[in-house]
Amino acid sequence: MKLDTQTIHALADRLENCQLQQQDTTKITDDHPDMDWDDAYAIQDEIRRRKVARGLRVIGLKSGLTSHAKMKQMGVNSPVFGFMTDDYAVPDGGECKVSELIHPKVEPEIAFVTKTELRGPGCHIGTVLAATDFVLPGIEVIDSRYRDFKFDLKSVVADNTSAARFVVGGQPMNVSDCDLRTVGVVMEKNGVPVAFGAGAAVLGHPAAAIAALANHLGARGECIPAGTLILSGGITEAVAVQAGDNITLRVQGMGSTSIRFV
Ligand code: 0L1
Ligand code: MG
Repeated sequence: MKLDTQTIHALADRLENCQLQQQDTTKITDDHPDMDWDDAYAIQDEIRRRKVARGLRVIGLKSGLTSHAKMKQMGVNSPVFGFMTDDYAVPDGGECKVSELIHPKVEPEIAFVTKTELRGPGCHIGTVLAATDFVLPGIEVIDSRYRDFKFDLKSVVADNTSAARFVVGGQPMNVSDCDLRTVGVVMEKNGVPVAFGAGAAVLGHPAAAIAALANHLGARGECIPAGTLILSGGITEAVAVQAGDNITLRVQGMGSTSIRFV
């Protein structure tokens, strides 16, 4: 690690305050160009520790930047991993207050729920499918704390991969009843289809994004416990939203989930 504990805490404070006060900031690598991956995840861990200390519960994990569309949109080339706390969850069809966010965007995703523990290294699509209870449609609301969504990978990891809100719903499906590579998704904004794709856009198979997360956690001596909800990553580019927008995600064979921005 390149940063000392005091600096890690100060950067966690800066990023979480941006989230809580709906203010943007410049990317932290501008001030700390030498910070490394361990520093970036240590800042994310400190943000997580603060939220848990305030009584929030970690209720899900996420893989991000898992599609070529997203990597191209953001000018980066590898996945990143983050967490969601209970205040990020929006009920299916529920409201998301734009005043609590900076510049939200939505991503169509496949959400996984595990039935057994996943522990890397060595996790692959097969181990993930064997450990999956069901999959269902999920919309992630991302809200980078960085001005104009301008960041590099280490900065976005420290910022908990822009996690802000999410909704899941529709018809849960057993992974043996579908081919997640060819499953089609359509995301509608105010009734107009704005994004289309298939599961294979996520690392060739959405389960590969879950395996990557398990292997990342395994390298840190952690695992994905049974019963964990995981967002596998945006299938298309993210779409900007504002108050008044209604977003619906339809996933082939899994029904739909929706969220209203107010
Ligand atoms: O979930 C995601 O793919 C987002 C990762 C962070 C990058 C961004 O803010 O778009
Ligand atoms: Mg995402």
